Amino acid sequence: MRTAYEPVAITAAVTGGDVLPSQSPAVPCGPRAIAQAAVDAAAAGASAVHLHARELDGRPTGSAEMFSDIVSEIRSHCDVVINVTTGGSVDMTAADRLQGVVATRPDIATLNLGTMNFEGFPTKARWPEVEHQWERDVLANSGRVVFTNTLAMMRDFAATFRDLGVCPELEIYDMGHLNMARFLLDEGTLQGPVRIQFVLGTLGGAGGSLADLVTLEQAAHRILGTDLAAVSVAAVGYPGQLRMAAVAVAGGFDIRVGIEDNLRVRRRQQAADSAELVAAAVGIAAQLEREITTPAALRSQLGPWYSTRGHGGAQ
Ligand code: KMH
Ligand code: ZN
Repeated sequence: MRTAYEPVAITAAVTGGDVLPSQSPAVPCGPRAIAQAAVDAAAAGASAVHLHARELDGRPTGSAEMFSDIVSEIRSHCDVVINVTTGGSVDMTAADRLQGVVATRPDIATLNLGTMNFEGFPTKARWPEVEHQWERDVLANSGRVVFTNTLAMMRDFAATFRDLGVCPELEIYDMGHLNMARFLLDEGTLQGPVRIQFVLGTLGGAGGSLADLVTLEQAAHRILGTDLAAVSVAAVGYPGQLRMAAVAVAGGFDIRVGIEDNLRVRRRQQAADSAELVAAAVGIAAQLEREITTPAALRSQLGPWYSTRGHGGAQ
């Protein structure tokens, strides 16, 4: 049973695959910069780091070699919990999206529970000036973006997580994804209790308001019941990310902040890096008297598949 003073796990999402590097110099590109952003976020207080990979020109990649470089560099500096994406970017194949998890055997990996529209730049008025041709291609494709997550992909990804002893983090963008989680638990593809993360404020998923969070949280308890181990809250954009982080800390949830989903730390000020966003979240938690979950404590909470790793260590 969570108490009012339960520690809060803060995940730093340091680069992602959705924002365009031309939008901000704070978007780390290439293995060195991504690893450094993760190490800095951990030093700022993050319990876990959520990782994507990007080429030096910022193009998202599923490269197993790059994920291996990033994760081994982070592990050589700190013991932060490693959370690797299978979301990748919307134009990657399922195989591309899974190879980073296979290559690095992270503590946690994301599992996205539904195909959806996923529009980051829906109107030309919101298109940034961009440097790279691949960014122009992304903008030109706006209005036709589909983030594909078929049931077959979910079953395949989950089986790989189980075989590797990786804890799934179920990405919930909308109500239907909770029904999918229920189905996967009932058919045995997933084993409870599960960790879920609400991803709020995407155009194609639930909105980023307090009402959206309350609706999803009440539905999660109704649908998942005792199969629910932990709930994290991630919201995209500014001010949504930090405001929903404040609400989530107040409400006893875990949280995710970082450049992947939000480039600003103030209304008219871009964040220098994810560490700055983590520091803001740490300040909120301090004000509300919630300590930060340590990496060791978080690893002890990663549930049935992770415990097959024996001592529950990172390797
Ligand atoms: N950038 C988030 C909106 C994943 O990595 O699996 C989507 C995300 C999914 O974080
Ligand atoms: Zn991600």
